[in-house]
Amino acid sequence: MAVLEKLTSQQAIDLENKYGAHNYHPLPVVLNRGEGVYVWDVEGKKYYDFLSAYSAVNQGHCHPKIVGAMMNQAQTLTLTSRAFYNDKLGEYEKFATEYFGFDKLLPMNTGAEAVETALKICRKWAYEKKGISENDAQIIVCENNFHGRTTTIISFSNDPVARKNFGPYTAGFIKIEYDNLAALENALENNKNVAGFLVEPIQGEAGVYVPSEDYLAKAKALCEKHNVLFIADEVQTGVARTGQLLAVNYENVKPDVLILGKALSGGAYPVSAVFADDHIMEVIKPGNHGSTFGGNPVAAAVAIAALEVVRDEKLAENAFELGELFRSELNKYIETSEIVNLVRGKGLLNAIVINDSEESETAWNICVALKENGLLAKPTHGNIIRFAPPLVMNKEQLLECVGIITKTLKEFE
Ligand code: IF1
Repeated sequence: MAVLEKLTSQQAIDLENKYGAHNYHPLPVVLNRGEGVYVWDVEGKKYYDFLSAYSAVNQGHCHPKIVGAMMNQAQTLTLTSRAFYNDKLGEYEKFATEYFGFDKLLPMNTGAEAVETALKICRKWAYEKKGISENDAQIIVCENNFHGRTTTIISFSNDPVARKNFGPYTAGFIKIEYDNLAALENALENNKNVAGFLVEPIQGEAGVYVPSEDYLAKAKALCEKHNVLFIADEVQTGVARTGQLLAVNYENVKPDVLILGKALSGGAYPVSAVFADDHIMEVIKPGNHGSTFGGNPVAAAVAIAALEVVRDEKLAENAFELGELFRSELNKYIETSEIVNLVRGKGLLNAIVINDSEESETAWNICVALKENGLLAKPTHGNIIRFAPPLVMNKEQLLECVGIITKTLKEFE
């Protein structure tokens, strides 16, 4: 079969099953086009995208400004490596550090790479600035975290599927309960070698857990008191997703280290970055860290365009307003629902908790039914369904989606 002839969905699925590692269990839909809040499958059926590639496509699929910047740069200079300078990286670094309010950024590609970068910066800072003896640094993380899938990152995961049979694990991490300030204070007071606290402002994969009102501010204050770096992983919550440019902005918290990815490129290209001020970032010297593609000219051009779209189209404000509307509309339904316990989230990062066990297939079956009804979403853990549409959605589209969601849920009542 000529690879380029048009595939049916089943043919595409069969090819992936035969030739690709089975490291995912996708919903049975094969997409071949995206535009704004919509995606289409190979049979031409149109869907609302309510996952946004896990908050990477905040600016909407194939945003013309972002694609234009990518195409323009791709026809000019794609990659130089960091062996040489290029004329885009410095411009991007200036733009993005001023945009988020930090002295410097270290450019990488994926979220996990950026998390690993932040861990290395934190450890080096601990040895060279805080005076912790080498190899004794400890970093506090939260139960039910999700920060990526590298060996070090899964070393501090408590998800058996992510961990089992990938040992031996990286040492140097202390796990505490999320949204528990006493646990954080206890860990800080009883471990003299703590270098940093790595936290998601909202735990996305764990099921869109929004912490208590002042958790982030008080956690940051505890870190300051103990001279420990507060490291915010905003790979999923950042870039306007929660109704603020950064989720930490709800509590006016400036992290010591900020990790971004995903929507930093609008989903057009792998772009991630770690932001910090000079007194922290200066521990990194030539040869300490990097990657072939980190900070390449296409990434730089795409990221500038992606951030301009967020600013110019007021996506954070839109996410805030539509998020309020989404939760209020769903709560009206939930009042009389037997199948949905609650809806929670901030901005357009939301989730519903299905009234069934974690092991049940109900959430999955609801997502299959949503697909039949023209809306794509996927369960996170077991009985929780995440809803995260592109932030360019308008009120009419959102209300139509609320209609699809409630109509579908009623099929399971
Ligand atoms: C997949 C989950 C979400 C992240 C946070 C770092 C990373 C992620 C807070 C790593 C990535 C992605 C990974 C993606 C699915 C998605 C995900 F289900 F895996 F857990 F969003 F919740 N920090 N999250 O959410 O970034 O290396 O992937 O660029 O693995 O399928 P990455």
